[in-house]
Parts: sequence; C-alpha cells; structure tokens
Amino acid sequence: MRNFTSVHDIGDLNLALEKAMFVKEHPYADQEIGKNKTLLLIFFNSSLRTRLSTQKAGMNLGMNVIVLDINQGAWKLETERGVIMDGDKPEHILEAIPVMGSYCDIIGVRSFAQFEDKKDDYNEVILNQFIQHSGRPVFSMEAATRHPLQSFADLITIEEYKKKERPKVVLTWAPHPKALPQAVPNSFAEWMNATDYEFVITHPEGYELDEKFVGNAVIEYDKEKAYKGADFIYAKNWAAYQDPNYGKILSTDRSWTVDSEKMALTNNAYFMHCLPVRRNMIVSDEVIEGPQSIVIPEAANRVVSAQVVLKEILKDL
Ligand code: AN0
Ligand code: CP
Repeated sequence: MRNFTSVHDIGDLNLALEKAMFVKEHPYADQEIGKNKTLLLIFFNSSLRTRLSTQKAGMNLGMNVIVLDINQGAWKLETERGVIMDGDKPEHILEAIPVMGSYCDIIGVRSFAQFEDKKDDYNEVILNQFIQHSGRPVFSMEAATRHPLQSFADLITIEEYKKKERPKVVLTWAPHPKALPQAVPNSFAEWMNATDYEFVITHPEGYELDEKFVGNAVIEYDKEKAYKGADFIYAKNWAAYQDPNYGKILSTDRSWTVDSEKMALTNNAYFMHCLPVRRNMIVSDEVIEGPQSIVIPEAANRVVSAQVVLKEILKDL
C-alpha cells in the first residue's frame, strides 16, 4: 500500500478483516518490520484517540514516532499558493511538507474540513498536497471528507459484535451545538456500502450527504422507522452538506438524541459513536453507559485499524 485515504486503498475487505484479527491477537508479531523507520503524525486539529492509537500502532510495529501539532509550537502555515505572505503566517506549506517528509518514512495527517470553500474541502486540498509534495506514503487521520481509520475500526467492531451475517446498521444524525464535518458519516457510509450489510441512514431534511458516499444506502427520514429492527445504531452529528447551507447547523432538535425510548424500537441494538461525544445532545447517559454501548471497544479497535494500515505501508516501503 502506498497511501491510505479511503476504503478504496484497503483492497479486499474480508482479507483486511483477517489481517485485523491477526494483529489483534498478535500485536507484537511484527516488531522488526518498523525497525529504524520513523512515523510522523501531523495534527492540524485536536485529537485524543487518533493521536494515541496511531502512536501505539507504530510502536507495536517497532517504529520511532514523532508527533507535531501544527497549531501548538509550529509555525503557522500558509496553504494557498500565490499569496503575498505579509500576514500572520511565517511559513508556506509547500516548504513545510517536503521538510517534514525529509525527517520520516511515513506521514499521517489530520486536517478537518474548514467550511470556508466546499470545493477545497471536497477536493482534499491539504491531504493531496502532502501526497504530492512529501515524497512519502501518506495516510489520513481524518481529512476533510473521510476518516478511514475510524471507519475501518468501526467495521472491525461490527464484525466482532454482530449476531447475524447481514446485520441492519443504522447511521443516525444527532444534534450538536457546533458545526461538525461530514468526514465521519461520509466515510462510515463508504465502508458500509463496501459490505453486504443492510445499511440505513436517517437524518432531518436538509442534512443529505454527498451522493458519492451515500451510495446504495436507504435514506429514511422517519427515525422511528429507521430504528426498527436495527442491530447497530451508529450516531454522529454533521453540518449540512447541500448548497446553499454547506457547513451550517440547520437543526438542534433533541428528539434526534439517541435515548432508551428509541433504542427500545431496535433489535436490542448496540450503540456506536466514534467519540468524542457530547452526552445528552448526541446520546443519553443511560444509553452510553448501558450494556449495549460498545463505544470503548470501538475506540480500542483504532489501534488495530492503524496497525493493519501501517503494516501494509511498511511492507511496500
Ligand atoms: C470531529 C468530527 O466530527 O469530525 C472528530 C471526530 C472524530 N469531532 C469534533 O470535532 C467534536
Ligand atoms: N474518533 C476519533 O478520531 O477521535 P479523536 O478525534 O480523539 O482522535
């Protein structure tokens, strides 16, 4: 594998899942593969899970790991070409990227959608600059439109917990006070569409995602209907995608909060969320603390997804 930015880079999903189960059972089996290789993790945005789990995955593979928070201690980066740099940004990303590439063997990048220019976000301008100019394999740690390490961990988790071959998986929008990117739901949809699960998306009108990610999912605006018979409820907030409301909050309707009442409509579904999660906005205390909540094992699987991806990249270095 050279770069990892979406489900399309992982190859056969069943094979990827087999690799994941191997890594989970034998986390230290491949300590030689990363020896004297340096992993650089670049964060333009905050992180708890991605930061820790990706470092752990690298260490399990014997790698040296360096982490850089661009907004805490690095020079502020200009990202647009042709700008007269007389403002508050002392360095251009076109120098910074190859310099960073010269200090490592593999680069992970977290760079969220900025909600300033939909085209820039959906063209993955920052991530693609790393791919073009770093000279190194690059993997996404949540870019503007996708969060593939999260979705891979989600898939591993569903495979571990599912009680039937073809579970009903429901992605539900839920309210949130801040505008959040579509990366997690886009990516989750893309990975679910690559399986043969029954996959339903429910959200208020106006929250339609990019068709490219929705694929063959069934869109059900009636949330109670969507919850019916679900085996997994996957909650996430996102801001509007469709024009002219791109990046806007259209609703904070708490009837969409995942609560025990709605969970009672399901087939005793498991509750999933990528975290961080705002309690009693996205999900009630009762549901997230309840026996069907699998958010902690889901987060733990982030080490597994990262380790599979790093191992595949290391193999092809
Ligand atoms: C981010 C998002 O919604 O994309 C990261 C999730 C993994 N969440 C927040 O910023 C709260
Ligand atoms: N789920 C996830 O990516 O969490 P962080 O934002 O804390 O990395």
